[in-house]
Amino acid sequence: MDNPLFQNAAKVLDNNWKQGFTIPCEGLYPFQWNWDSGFIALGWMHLNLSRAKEEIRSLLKGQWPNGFLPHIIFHNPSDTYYPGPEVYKASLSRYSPEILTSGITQPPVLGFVLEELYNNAKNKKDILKFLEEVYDAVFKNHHYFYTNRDPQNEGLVYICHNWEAGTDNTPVWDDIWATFKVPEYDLPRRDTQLIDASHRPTNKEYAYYIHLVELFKEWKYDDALIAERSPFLIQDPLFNSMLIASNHSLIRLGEKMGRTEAVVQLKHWNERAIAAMNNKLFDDRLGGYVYYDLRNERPLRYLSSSSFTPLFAGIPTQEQAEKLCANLKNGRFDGSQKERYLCASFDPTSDRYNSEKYWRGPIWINLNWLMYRGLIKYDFLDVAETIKRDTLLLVQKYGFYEYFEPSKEKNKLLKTGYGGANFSWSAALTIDLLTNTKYP
Ligand code: 2M8
Repeated sequence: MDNPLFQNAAKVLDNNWKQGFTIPCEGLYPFQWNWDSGFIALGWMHLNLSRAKEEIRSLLKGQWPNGFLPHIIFHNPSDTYYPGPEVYKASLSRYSPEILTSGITQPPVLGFVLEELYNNAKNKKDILKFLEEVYDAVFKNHHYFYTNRDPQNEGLVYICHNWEAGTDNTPVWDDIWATFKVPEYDLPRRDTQLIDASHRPTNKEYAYYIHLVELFKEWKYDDALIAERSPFLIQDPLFNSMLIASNHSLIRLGEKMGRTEAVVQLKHWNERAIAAMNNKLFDDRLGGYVYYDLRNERPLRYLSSSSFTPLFAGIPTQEQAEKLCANLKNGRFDGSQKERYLCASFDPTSDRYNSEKYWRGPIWINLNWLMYRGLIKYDFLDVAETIKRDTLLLVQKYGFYEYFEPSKEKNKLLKTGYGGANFSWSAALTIDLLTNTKYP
């Protein structure tokens, strides 16, 4: 493709490619990250399918024998990131593999990524060979979730750390941190030396994050102990939507591959999961899905970009979907005068909103991509088009930053996006938006 935006995105991925996997961002994130790799593979699939496959193989090298898939795989040493493998000490778990990994996970995107690879492949025989190689590992990961992270057998899985959410410092957690008492930690942070500290989480927040890791180490990463004692135990609509979408994909792929037993199991998980999402996590008054604090048995009634991701997994009824959409069309997120680009990562009408601070407000390209696809699924083509247009406008204007300012007014004065530059999933998903002809 001749388009310079496409060419620049391809260059970002190429520069971030490190012998078998792609780092999210030079310096800031120098290892392989779990859900980043899924989105990154969607960029590689248009450029170089072998790299997309290798990306996934490298990620699965970090899988634990019980099916758990860690959020960071430390293939290579680096001193530009904290906390590294010496903090996680994953070897304390009886399941940890030879390779160095973290001890927490991230949203399970691999299932639907595999289906995207299948749908885009010209040579179906070749891609099916690859799917034969990795299908069972991804299924085993889903099995891990439903057997270890659903203590009340509701069909919804929990996350036990904010870094598992991917939306690290969303204001939703403020209510959880308020229940925490933590010791003083030495925090040799590197992120705040690399980029503007006002765009990153505070040290106070980092102490909560590290405290949870210290607790898990004390409990040797034992899932039963974590379920019983972790002060952070959340049912997350984004995380569960990724799992449900991936279940759907594994069902469709499994049917092609003759995986009868797996398909029956996946259908059973999804039936319960979808019902639980709609009965428990949909907030009718807000018109969106919210998080549930399982430890303190209370819903956390805030809207964020995660609230809309169930569209991607086909979870809402048409009526619920319309309520979601109302927040995006002259609603809380874009504004009555359409004064904001879509889509802020947290409710812009909340006093907890901060348009510059990481997951407390800025626009993220992966969430936009998920919403774009979800809106198309429900035939909200005009809002889908707005999201696509806003996404491409921002990366075109500033380059492939990690996150972006939603306010149109503030954008008139800005010269850059926020966070790390040359960020891999921003580049990869731009490539998909520009290339994938199956979507308008
Ligand atoms: C951010 O999270 C990491 C911890 O995993 C960090 O701040 O150090 C998040 O944006 C997360 O969603 C993302 O996967 C990761 C790497 O891009 O960075």
